[in-house]
Amino acid sequence: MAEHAIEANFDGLVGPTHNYAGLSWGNVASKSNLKAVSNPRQAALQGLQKMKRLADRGYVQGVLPPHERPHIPTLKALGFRGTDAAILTAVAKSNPVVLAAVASASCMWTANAATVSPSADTADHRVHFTPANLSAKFHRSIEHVVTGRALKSIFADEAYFAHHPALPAVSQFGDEGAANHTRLCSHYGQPGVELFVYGQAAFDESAPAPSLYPARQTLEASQAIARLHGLSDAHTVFAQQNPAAIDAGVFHNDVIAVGNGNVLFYHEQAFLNEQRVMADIRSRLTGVDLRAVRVSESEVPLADAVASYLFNSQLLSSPEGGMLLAVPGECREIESVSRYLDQLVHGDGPVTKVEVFDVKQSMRNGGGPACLRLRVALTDAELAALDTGVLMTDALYERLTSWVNAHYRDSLSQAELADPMLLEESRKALDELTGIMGLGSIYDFQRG
Ligand code: SUG
Repeated sequence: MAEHAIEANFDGLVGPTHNYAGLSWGNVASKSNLKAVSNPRQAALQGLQKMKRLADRGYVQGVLPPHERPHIPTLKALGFRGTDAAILTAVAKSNPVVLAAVASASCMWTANAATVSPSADTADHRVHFTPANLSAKFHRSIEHVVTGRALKSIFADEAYFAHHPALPAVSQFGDEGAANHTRLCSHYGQPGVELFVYGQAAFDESAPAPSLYPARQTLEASQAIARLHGLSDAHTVFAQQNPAAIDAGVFHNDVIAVGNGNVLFYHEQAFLNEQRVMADIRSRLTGVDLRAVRVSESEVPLADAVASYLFNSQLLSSPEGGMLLAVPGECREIESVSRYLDQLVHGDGPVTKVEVFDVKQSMRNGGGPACLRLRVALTDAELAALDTGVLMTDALYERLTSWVNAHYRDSLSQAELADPMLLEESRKALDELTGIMGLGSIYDFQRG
């Protein structure tokens, strides 16, 4: 008899240096908002409101902390020397893009924080975590160290949780975490099928690959994670993303597909070999039949799916039955998508409710509702083993909202990233935050 389990969603709290630096080639929104002035306070509040609304609906909602930015240890590793202020001035002068990279608040997109396998699937029946190396982009490749510390601090009990280091940080093992990983199951506590979607097989030069934009996730990385997590063939499907979709701006699978329970909601152009993927899932899924909600090109053109982030919605089981699709506001601004959503809830399909969430500040960098969250399916005992203050409550929401209002700037331009005061403000804020969330010293500046 499987244990009762729930799905917790851990959202990344947007950091004080949230900015638009155009760092992600292949991510259309990031490139098109290059050098726009950002609003860090509004961004963080939008994220907190999303968390609060979902917590109010009865979902278990967690928070993952932002990282220390600009990251001075990375600049020191690149040879910059002197006081923090001198280092910031020097890097701003010699290479402002490097400064923007080490100042990015990109760890907010926690769908890229790690891959998580629930205990029902793993050989040792513990929940396994592997932080993503994010080696495709310099600004993201520096996230996994602090991500690993935060996850270890939150999921500390080794009787229940196992932590692996990130994979080797080279493109052949490029790993983007849960954004390319979906789990299908009958109930969260039952063994499921973990669908790993990769962009390219790195060690096979003749394998299909995108021609314009990079494939950030490799087959070899996904296979390594499945091995590390102790997943058998009965629990895994490896599927190649359609290279044409990557070239159309689908830089992660969660921009074109989302799964929950026995439902897979996806665009017809998501996979290179759609029929094989569906057959592989169907042959492994136990206790329930797969419900594939396939969206055709004629219903929603791929370009509209990318512009609206329809598939970067959160698909959540409603306590009263049925499923809620939590969509970004942009879905109501694009006609084909809005029309599709209206008919989706009127049929007899699994999605029974659509709700709009405003995460515009994050969307301008290519991060929708689903990018902002890391899913962790937990049994009742595993949930009870968490003893830090990271689960959303009315009190935590009030506390974090006042914390943001006290510490965050209203607006931030690229030129301001070199301001030593910004670094000081951020460290002060984060030092306070680790106290609020009970995380211990996870940041380099706290470790001396
Ligand atoms: O890695 N954007 C992120 C967006 C990540 C979205 N995550 C998921 N799809 N799960 C990225 O491309 C842009 C930063 C900038 O340009 O300033 C950025 O990193």
